[in-house]
Amino acid sequence: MKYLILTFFSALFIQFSVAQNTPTLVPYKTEKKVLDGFMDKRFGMFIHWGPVSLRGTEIGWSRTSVIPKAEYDELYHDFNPALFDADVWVKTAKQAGMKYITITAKHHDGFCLWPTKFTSYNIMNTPFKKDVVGALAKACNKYGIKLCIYYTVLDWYDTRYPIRVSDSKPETTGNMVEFVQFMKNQLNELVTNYHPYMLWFDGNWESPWTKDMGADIYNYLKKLDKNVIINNRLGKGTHKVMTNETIGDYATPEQEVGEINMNYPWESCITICNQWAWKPNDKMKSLNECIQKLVSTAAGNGNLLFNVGPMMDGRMELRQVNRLKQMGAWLNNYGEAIYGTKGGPYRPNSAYAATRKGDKIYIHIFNADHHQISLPNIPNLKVLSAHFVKGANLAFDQNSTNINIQLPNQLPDENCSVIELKMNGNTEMIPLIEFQKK
Ligand code: H79
Repeated sequence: MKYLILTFFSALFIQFSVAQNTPTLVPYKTEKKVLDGFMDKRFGMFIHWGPVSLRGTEIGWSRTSVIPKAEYDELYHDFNPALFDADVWVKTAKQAGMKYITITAKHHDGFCLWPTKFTSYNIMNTPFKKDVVGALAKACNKYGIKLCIYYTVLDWYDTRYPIRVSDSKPETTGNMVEFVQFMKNQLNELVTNYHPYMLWFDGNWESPWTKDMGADIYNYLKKLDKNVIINNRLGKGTHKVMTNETIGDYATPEQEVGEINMNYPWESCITICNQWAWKPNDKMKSLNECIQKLVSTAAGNGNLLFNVGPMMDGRMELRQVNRLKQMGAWLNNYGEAIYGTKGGPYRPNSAYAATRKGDKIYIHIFNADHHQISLPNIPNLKVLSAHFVKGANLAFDQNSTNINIQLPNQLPDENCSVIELKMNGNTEMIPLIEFQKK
């Protein structure tokens, strides 16, 4: 009993001293097991959408640079995506093998896709008048997909935020104290109404935003929901990796596959075409490129958040939906080598990539112009068997320097074939190894 009382008081003291002395310290951190669950998902859908789809120009960025500001800010009066069906979007994500969806509830242009009480610049004041975030939350729940919410910290529309367009100087009429309170009010709505699995912040590079504001928001959110996952764009500095300036749970390389990293979680966000928001006839990535992005990300121990920009009528482009279904078909065959795996032990390159789970190593082949793969040997572990996932056994031999696997003339999958190597022990702690040059 004496010991219990002592523990209670020392715990109280630690909490108190943290709160008193280090205002920017984040006392709550998302638990590792929650983040591990997130990283097991490996593949999610990013959706960039808003009234700007009426023009087909870039969300946020085209305001002023392409479309005059006054005109951009009036587009919402004509936003009426009559064919929007949250079930169709969520089913498309599911068919693609995606496990979560991240919707731009508010992008840099300040428009809100949910019926917020804190600004009239929202979906209820369009002719459409339907809660897009709410409809997605409901559909995600129905189909077992996690809903995540993108909310940028900059807002070129709201006058409390001091900057009006990307490179302008802060105006003295702005008020960041009021703006941060407005953010908290909106985030409170989003968290309590829709219970997002994760929040995706952005726009933290502009000068009005500080690391302390990020820490304040992080703590605020963690008190609302200790399990909500938060990306690393709440602090300052680079997004690509985690640094001392970072506030948040995981790194967010943008439009590139992140470097292999076994130390902390990360997610690459990459567009299926070039633009984040819908653009007519935007150049779309080939199936081969799409699969390679997904596999290289998983092989680097990261997630892929793959972006689609739906059209002004509420539908996603058919050619993009078909591409996503092709990715889903590939995952139907090879998903065991992606979901719930770790990257490595070989560092991915343009020809090969590797993932691992328990006593298995999966070798993903993008490009093999020899009839044999020669991998550097893994000391202290023996290869027990080799076969294509969902396919034939393969002849192999292992010596002190190499594991050699014989390949047939034709590989089973034209985009990426996968070999399963069963080892005589756990593979997850093997340190990183370079593939040999082909
Ligand atoms: O929401 C997506 C982007 O709008 C947002 N982050 C992702 C997730 C983002 N905000 N800023 N940036 C990305 C970096 C800015 C890149 C730019 Fe450009 C280069 C802005 C102006 C030149 C991209 C390319 C936009 C216009 C041209």
